[in-house]
Amino acid sequence: MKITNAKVIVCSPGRNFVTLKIETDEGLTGIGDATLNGRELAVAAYLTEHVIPCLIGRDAHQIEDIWQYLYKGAYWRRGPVTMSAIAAVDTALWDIKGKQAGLPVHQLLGGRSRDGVTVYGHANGDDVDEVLGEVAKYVDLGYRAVRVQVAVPGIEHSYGVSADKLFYEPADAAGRTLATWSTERYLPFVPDVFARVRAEFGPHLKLLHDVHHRLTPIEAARLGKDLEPYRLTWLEDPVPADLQEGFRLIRQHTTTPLAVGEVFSSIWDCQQLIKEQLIDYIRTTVVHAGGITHLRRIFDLAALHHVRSGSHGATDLSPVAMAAALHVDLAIPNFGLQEYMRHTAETDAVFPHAYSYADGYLQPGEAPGLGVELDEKLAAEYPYKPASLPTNTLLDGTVHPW
Ligand code: CS2
Ligand code: MG
Repeated sequence: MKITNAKVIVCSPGRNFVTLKIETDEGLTGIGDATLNGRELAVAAYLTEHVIPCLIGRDAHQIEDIWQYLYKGAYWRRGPVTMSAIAAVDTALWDIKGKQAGLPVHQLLGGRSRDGVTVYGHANGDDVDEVLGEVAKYVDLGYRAVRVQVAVPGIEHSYGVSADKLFYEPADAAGRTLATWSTERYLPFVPDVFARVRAEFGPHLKLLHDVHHRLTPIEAARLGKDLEPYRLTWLEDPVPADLQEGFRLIRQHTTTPLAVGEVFSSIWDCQQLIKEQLIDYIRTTVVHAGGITHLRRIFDLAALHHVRSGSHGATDLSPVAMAAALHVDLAIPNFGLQEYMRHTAETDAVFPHAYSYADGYLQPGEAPGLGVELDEKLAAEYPYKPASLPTNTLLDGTVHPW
């Protein structure tokens, strides 16, 4: 089956998405997500200018060979732009293979290993009372796991706390907005939040918290210790992981489980974290870590070292990435949790999909391939809108040092 054409579709139904569509001489098509929040057009250009010309005429069935060709053939390896572009090709080829086989992608990955994909949502609030109400809404919807973020008193713009509920959109169309930060105000505040949430919801609800890479290892160790009585399922991105060995210091001090990886683009970004068992959940995604083929490789390494998956699933990952994630999540032995921030009605209309939510689980559905399509005509009604993520600064105006 030869690849005859491929094109990039950039659209903004609620937010920006970049989608690659691959066409074949047998009439089958496949799609892959290539969205990189705030840097969308870099990936679109990488695909259009450098990848698509190499794809035409290749055998769409050779997923692994095409992956190796794109990764090694460029000479310049890794990085979020490259790996998101490779991911889009890889995801689209799995979609085509599934459609040709007449099977959903999870069947090609070995079949279902569980009843459904347990998801978590984001409860945000300007204060603890508000967040208790938001957690209750998720519990009422059947969620078994909830991430809790509360605006830190004395900090004007807390990242990760949004007026949106069920969606989550940190990128700002106005351009260079700021988020502000004070470790001194944050560290004593968070344990009190979790004391209230745990007291209200009892011992069984899985609770998560995202630090968005703001602390040093010793500060993260203090936070992990202080949160131990509230038994979090994970503390996310406590520090940036450029320095993988930094996690050793956190690990020495706390039993609070650690999750990291939403910004990683390859197995090389997390191999030390995994092999030294410095983390408990690896949050790499289909779209930013080289597609289904490479994500599976990361999760297999993780399985050897008692690390579970916990893929990123914020609103800036398109329904194509979400569908692909669910097929992987359903099939792998070491699945942990899947983040699930919903999309706007406009996004869902542009990307009709077979996956569905019920009772705390997502199901990818049984449609052949990924089970998600792109309505190109409708997409054309939503042109790209420049938007970028906020820069985080300290209260004195310094760009956050980490
Ligand atoms: C966040 C993300 O979902 C999360 O865990 O850290 O929302 C992240 O900030 C955005 O996806 C950035 O694009
Ligand atoms: Mg996060």
